[in-house]
Amino acid sequence: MLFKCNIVALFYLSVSTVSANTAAAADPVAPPSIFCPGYRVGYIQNTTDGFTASLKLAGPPCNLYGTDIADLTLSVSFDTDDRLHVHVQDAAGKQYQIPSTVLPLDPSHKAGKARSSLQFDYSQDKASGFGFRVRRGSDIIFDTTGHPLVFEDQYIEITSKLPADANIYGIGEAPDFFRRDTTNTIKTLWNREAAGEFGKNSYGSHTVYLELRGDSFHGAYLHNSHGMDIVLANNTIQYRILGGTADFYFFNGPSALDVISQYTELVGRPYRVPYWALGLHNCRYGYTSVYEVNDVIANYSKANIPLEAVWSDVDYMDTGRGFTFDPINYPLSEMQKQLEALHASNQRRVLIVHPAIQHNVSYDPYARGAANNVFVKNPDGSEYITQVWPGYSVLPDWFGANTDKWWSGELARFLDELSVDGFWIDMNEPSTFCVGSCGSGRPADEVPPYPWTVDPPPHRPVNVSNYLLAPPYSIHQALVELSDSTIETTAVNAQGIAEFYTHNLYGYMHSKSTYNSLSEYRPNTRPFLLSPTTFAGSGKYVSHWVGDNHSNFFDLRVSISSMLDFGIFGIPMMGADICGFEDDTTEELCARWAEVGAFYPFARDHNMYGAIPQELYRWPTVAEASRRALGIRYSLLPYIYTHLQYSVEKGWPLARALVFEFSHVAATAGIDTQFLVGDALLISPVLTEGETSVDAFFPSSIWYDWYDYSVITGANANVTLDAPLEHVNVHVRGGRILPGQNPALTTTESRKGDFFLIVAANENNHASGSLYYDDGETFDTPHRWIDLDYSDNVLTIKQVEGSYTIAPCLSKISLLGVRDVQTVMVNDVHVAVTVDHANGASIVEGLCIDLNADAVISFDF
Ligand SMILES: *[C@@H]1O[C@H](CO)[C@@H](O)[C@H](O)[C@H]1NC(C)=O
Ligand SMILES: *[C@@H]1O[C@H](CO)[C@@H](O)[C@H](O)[C@H]1NC(C)=O
Ligand SMILES: *[C@@H]1O[C@H](CO)[C@@H](O)[C@H](O)[C@H]1NC(C)=O
Ligand SMILES: *[C@@H]1O[C@H](CO)[C@@H](O)[C@H](O)[C@H]1NC(C)=O
Ligand SMILES: *[C@@H]1O[C@H](CO)[C@@H](O)[C@H](O)[C@H]1NC(C)=O
Ligand SMILES: *[C@@H]1O[C@H](CO)[C@@H](O)[C@H](O)[C@H]1NC(C)=O
Ligand SMILES: CC(=O)N[C@H]1CO[C@H](CO)[C@@H](O)[C@@H]1O
Repeated sequence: MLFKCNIVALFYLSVSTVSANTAAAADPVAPPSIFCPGYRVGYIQNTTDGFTASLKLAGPPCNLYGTDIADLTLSVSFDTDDRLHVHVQDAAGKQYQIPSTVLPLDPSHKAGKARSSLQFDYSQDKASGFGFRVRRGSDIIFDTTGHPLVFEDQYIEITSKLPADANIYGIGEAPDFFRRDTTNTIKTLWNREAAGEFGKNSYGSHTVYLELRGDSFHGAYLHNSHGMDIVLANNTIQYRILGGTADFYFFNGPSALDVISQYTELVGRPYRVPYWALGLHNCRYGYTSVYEVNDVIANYSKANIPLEAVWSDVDYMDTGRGFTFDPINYPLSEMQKQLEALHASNQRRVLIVHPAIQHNVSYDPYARGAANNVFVKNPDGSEYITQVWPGYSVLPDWFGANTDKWWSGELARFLDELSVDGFWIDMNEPSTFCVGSCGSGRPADEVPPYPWTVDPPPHRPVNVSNYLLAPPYSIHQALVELSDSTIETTAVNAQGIAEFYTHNLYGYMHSKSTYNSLSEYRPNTRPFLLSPTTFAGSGKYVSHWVGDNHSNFFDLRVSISSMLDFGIFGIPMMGADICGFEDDTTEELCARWAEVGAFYPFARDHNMYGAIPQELYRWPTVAEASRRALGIRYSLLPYIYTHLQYSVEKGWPLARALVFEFSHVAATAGIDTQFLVGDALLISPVLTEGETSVDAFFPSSIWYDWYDYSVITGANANVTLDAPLEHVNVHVRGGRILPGQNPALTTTESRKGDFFLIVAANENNHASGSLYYDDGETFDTPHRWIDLDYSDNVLTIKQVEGSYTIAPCLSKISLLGVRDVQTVMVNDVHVAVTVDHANGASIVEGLCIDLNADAVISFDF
């Protein structure tokens, strides 16, 4: 991810062709002040799981930002017990909708009105016409009444009331605080390669949100790929969409995890990552050669810092072209040697690839693609030319009949040469350096100089009469025109559909195609992919990171909310570049970032070209902070992996906001400077320069310090914790059991370590947990689910399902909050153990319990 854009301070201009609307244009937050007539309800027809109704424009069209559509269809279906589908579409069916072949949604229609936890009603009044409400019991969770529905060919506006000071989470991607400011927030959904502005649209588009009312959550998702603004202001949520239909799904919750589960049931659950993806990844832009990368690998090892996966940015390519190797600095033979060495030491290799293909008849991927007609076109049918690292380039059209096959062929050829373990599929917004088309009909051997050094040309005027380029309503995107930095919105795909409609789907389709290609190439090996650009459902195929952020404490802080956002979006494997990407890091920042990054689901150190080196071994304090924090991560891999399995099966996020677990504690609603890994591990990092203590919030529960087992009795208040530079505060929640393994420097070696359990008793001397395990690599692997329960001084290990054989035995049980254990019986037989007593904990060692069978372990005093 590299694009440095020079367009920094271009202010949003409210471009409105409706002159009567100047009041609204002056205040971007105010709803349009023009009178729109709304709709009235006509013919109603019951269906098996709901009903449909016709809607007719209730007065003269307002043509606010387009042409009012006179005839609409409302369909309401009670899909599942906890999911309600409300769809308002044009009766003629002409508006663009996301094809179900591209993004299939869960087809369930199994509930019906009688069983639904959500209710629907509608009303119409003279002033605003038709409006609807979604209720959960007496609670109205979505309410459009009183605000006219505006439904035009190029603009849809739909507004729902929110309570004062509502608790809203989600809607992005945009760097922001986790709890959205509902007094003045505009979230713009228009995928953009972004290295910048707080709150502005960036790489991905996700309309889903969660709202907390009282201590219950509910959620809503709008299924629409158009550019849009979602405005939170004035006690409303207002959708201003550049077209399509108003296709809403509502989720009952009532917990945050329930909403996310219901949402990911609809759009698809996260993919099952290989176990190795949980290790530490290292990358930078600017490693000069394969030999330097070899030194990095060796230096991690010398410093005893775990390094699982070695990444390369564009440096390895021959003149920036995909599927090639720089013959001087990264020759294939040396890359192959390096890969063999890495694999021999159980380490992995990941390389960047871009969708853009150099426009060069002598370059085989282009020649084969052109022969198969797989590239995006101009409206006149010629190839659309963009410009990225290798100069003039073309872009795969994922709607093309042959594109997936061609792409998997290119990947397969490349993997035949170098069998890397995963790909970073970058710049799939898609990103380009030209402003608009670089010019059609370019000869296919005219290639601008490499490396690309020219800044993007200044913004140029667009044809404002072409709504694809300049729609009447201007979304509040960070750049000026929709087409800035990306492929022009007039470019067309194989089905003749303009990029305007499908732009936000590009990265999703690229991800899907790449995932499927890898699954074909290695049929029983789980792919690992990282993508900047995401859409609803991308979690099925890719992991994600915050993108090109900066090496400063504020970006470190905001990385936590971004990670929590992506838990909602169904993309749990998420992190930020450890130590920061752009600019020089500092020793202190890098140490603090390593302490947070060790608990990101996806933990990668990545650095910008020209910035000072920041591998985790570069400073003694950073190395020590990394060894300690990553030591915790690696020892808890079984716990983390179990929670990732909950993501795969139920959609639950791995990194969780406190409010997800303690929704009854009002003070947790805005906390985004601490987070939980799974449901049991609380991370309270230092996020401020110069601090050596941290004020951390402890919800009412017993909490045990990870390092010395000392107890904090949470009182729904802050506690000031010591946090010297190399120390990150980690607490275990009372009432939970965490499975772990004695760690090593790779995940493969760590899987050989003895198991241990941390039994953190709650105030009733009870705790529970689970363990999921499998081979971590294949799809059709046997697995094993184990339930763990501790009450009244007895620990029960119960097999739930599966036949995977866990080889190492359980050798250690740490009973936190359980004093003075002296003897232990395993299945009624006394066993010799050693017991350490520290801070009210009993640490029992010397066991060897088979985890493949039920067991009862009792502790005596
Ligand atoms: C907020 O809503 C009220 C009541 O609907 C309305 O009168 C007012 O104009 C709105 N303010 C803005 C900024 O939209
Ligand atoms: C549709 O179903 C509702 C009950 O859900 C009933 O009250 C209504 O009469 C039905 N309408 C028609 C036209 O069958
Ligand atoms: C690796 O460590 C050696 C010895 O400390 C040092 O000279 C070298 O610069 C390091 N190289 C890299 C790429 O970290
Ligand atoms: C076009 O591709 C060929 C084959 O890879 C390569 O030799 C040539 O340098 C490329 N042209 C340019 C201008 O990069
Ligand atoms: C501007 O766009 C309109 C609508 O697509 C088109 O009719 C017109 O020819 C375009 N003008 C130019 C100068 O391209
Ligand atoms: C806890 O401390 C944080 C950080 O200093 C502060 O922002 C927050 O308001 C405090 N919370 C409470 C409940 O005192
Ligand atoms: C891409 C991204 O997340 N950028 C954010 C990095 O953090 C800064 C805060 O310093 C935000 O302003 C950016 O938006």
